[in-house]
Amino acid sequence: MNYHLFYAPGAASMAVHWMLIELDVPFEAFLVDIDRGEQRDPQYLKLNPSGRVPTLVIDGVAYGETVALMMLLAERHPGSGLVPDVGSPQKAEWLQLAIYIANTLMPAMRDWLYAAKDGNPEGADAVKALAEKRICSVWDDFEARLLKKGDYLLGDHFGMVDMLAVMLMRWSRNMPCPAIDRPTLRQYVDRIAQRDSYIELNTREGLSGWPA
Ligand SMILES: N[C@@H](CCC(=O)N[C@@H](CS)C(=O)NCC(=O)O)C(=O)O
Repeated sequence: MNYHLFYAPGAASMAVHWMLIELDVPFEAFLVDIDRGEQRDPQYLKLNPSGRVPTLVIDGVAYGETVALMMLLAERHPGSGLVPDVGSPQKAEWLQLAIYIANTLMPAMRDWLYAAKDGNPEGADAVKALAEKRICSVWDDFEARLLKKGDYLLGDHFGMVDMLAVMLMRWSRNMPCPAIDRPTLRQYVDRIAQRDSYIELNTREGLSGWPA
């Protein structure tokens, strides 16, 4: 098995990078400088026609979409404990939560961060206002879930959905409703930020300062 991850520090690739570190599998990471537009380089577009990160090349074949990549990695490395086992009572809940993050939170984040670039800059404020509302309501959901479930989004065990959630909470740090302004979410992030894998990920991606 051979993994090549194309990533940009702190971007959507972060959760896939984190998962590879958690799985402790060999992989090579290749930086895509999105500030310099390297995601639109013709060579990169051959791997990822949408011109986005992440791309994960598995045994020579390129795939995209963060949540799909994490699900695929979980399937390729069974027994990791990062997703519920097939047939376990938590499996349906995990699927629902992963798709909720992919369908609701990630597009709202994209809208907030890229409103002026993806759409008409004149309408960007309205797009951002709606996105912000959606993002804040996900923080409400996560807060309620953690109060009910315990330390992690699915209960006692850290896993794939927590890596996704923490990455996206990090993105909200300069938004009007930063996730970790909420004490329950702050404690959740602080707990996870102590993991060796999170520290290693930040070192490899050259990130610091969050959660401060
Ligand atoms: N739905 C995609 C979204 C990926 C995405 O939006 N990536 C951003 C970085 S967070 C990107 O590549 N931005 C560069 C650009 O759009 O030019 C996924 O989950 O992989």
